[in-house]
Amino acid sequence: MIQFRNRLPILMTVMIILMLFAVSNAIVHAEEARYSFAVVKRYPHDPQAFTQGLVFHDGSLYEGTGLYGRSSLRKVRLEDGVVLDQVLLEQEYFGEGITILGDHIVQLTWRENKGFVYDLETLEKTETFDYAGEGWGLTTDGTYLIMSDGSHVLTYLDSETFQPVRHLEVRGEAGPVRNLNELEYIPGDKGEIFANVWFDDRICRIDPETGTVLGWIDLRDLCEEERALRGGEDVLNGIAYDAANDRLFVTGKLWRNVYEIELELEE
Ligand SMILES: [Ca+2]
Repeated sequence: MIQFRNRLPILMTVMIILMLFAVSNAIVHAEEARYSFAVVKRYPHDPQAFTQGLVFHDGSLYEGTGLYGRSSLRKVRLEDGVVLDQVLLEQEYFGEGITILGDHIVQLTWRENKGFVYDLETLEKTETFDYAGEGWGLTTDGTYLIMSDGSHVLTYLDSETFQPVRHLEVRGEAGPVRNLNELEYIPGDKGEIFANVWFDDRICRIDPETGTVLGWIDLRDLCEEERALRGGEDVLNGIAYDAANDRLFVTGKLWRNVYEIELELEE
């Protein structure tokens, strides 16, 4: 009996731990919302642009493109896809994600560990910085730069020093979401991060506080439309948000169109 009495607190502790684990598991695995979409409008997109970064700012699209010898940073007129201004990267750089913070555009490179800062108005390069690991997507919550590197972890960088200050693991019902690619921070009460996932026809919606997957936007029909137009490695990659007019734009590598879409929650 004495032994049993002594074990009772241990059993209760084990039960409490198991209950807490179940509760935390339920929070992590809260149901993911599913979204379909409707196309509001199609805009022409340069089919030679290997899109790696997409941002909408003050009436224009800004696009970062990749591939060695073809990488660029460009300002594009949405309506007809005309390139209004552009900077070509040197041959040794493979351009990746871009974002706009304050009066500057920031661009990553894939395996060169170099980031570039440009003046927003003139596209003149004003600064070069170093970072560890691969550069894939880039966005900002208005304070920090948020980058992806092809893993399931997003890294927050200080926007002045470009040093990492936080790592956010992205997890959903199916576990870690790897191959996180182009990013777009969508402002709101809590804010959300929209992420392309390499070779996935869906956009992942992420809670920036916890890294939990909030939902998935299924863009398979758009991807199939583009694949029928061309074929090849023209994967979905490129999300831009016009906060002033609440417009969402998506495109892909070498796609023929930029699509303005509206989301529809599936029951
Ligand atoms: Ca983006």
